[in-house]
Amino acid sequence: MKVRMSILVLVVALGVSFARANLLQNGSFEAYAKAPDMWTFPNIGDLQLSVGNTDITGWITIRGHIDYVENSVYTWRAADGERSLDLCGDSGSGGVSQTFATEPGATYEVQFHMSGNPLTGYVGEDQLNKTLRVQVAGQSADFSYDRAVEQNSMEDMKWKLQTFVFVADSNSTTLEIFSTMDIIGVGPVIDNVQVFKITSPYQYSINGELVEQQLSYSGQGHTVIRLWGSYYEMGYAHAHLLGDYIVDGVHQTKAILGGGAYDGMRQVMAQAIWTPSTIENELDGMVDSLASTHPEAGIDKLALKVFNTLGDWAYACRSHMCWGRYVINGNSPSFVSTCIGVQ
Ligand SMILES: [Ca+2]
Repeated sequence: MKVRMSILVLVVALGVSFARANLLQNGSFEAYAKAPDMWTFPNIGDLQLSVGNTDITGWITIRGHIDYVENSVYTWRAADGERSLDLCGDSGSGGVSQTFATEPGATYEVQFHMSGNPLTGYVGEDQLNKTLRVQVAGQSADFSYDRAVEQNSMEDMKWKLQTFVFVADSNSTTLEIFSTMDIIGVGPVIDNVQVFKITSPYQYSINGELVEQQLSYSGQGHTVIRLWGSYYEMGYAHAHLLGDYIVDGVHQTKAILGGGAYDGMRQVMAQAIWTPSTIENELDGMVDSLASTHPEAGIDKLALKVFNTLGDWAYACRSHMCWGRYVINGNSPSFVSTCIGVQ
């Protein structure tokens, strides 16, 4: 627990700007061909993009109309950056597609954030269960987001991370994400679409999920994940869900400390005894997970321990606190990490 949460806090503290190995172009839909003052609703949204439209850099509108929406007082907050898509436009239901390079026979994972348009006054607004389909390389999966359950709002969209694994059958693959609803204007909302090549068959068999993520385009904000299973499995899932952040955080730790200090801290960590001992199991899971997804990073347990404690040294802060709806019975426990020379 200590290791897991302090890494999250460190990510927030450093304002990490990370580079994901996303095979898609403009997966967060931030790049757009038309200036905001030229949109149907200037600086709010460019609505009713029709089939064949290519204004969203890298993407093509398919099957029907969609709405391009920017954060504003009249609209919701994107999962990543400032812009997201409603796959039910004001004239019907559509989607987006993008073609990217793949290796025939290789396995890939699609990740995206999904929510539901919370605006009212549209035909079909009583259809609270928002549905869409991901279709790629002849394989498909249906996803839903039930607003009656999630109770999301423009201020808190309660984005859900969705994933889908497929095997490529060509050196060029087209991903399609489209609404399966027959309503207008208040459909499934998506953002932050990513495709990763999977290098381990275990990478997607994980005991965890990303509950909520609110990050600015520069990477500042917060992330909440839920983990279950053994300590090893939780560590494995943690590093699967946040591997890019962890790798970037370790790299930044090395850069901040410099070579000599970093090596010295590794020696300190090698002699420190961490308690409880289950932390070692978590770290083992994280190391194995990162070796699977980020083999080039070469991250071992000592690297994670140095990264984990840097926040305490650099900011003299508690490793983490939990509050609000993420805490059982409304308690507000806090956990202090004093990692150097742990008893
Ligand atoms: Ca976005």
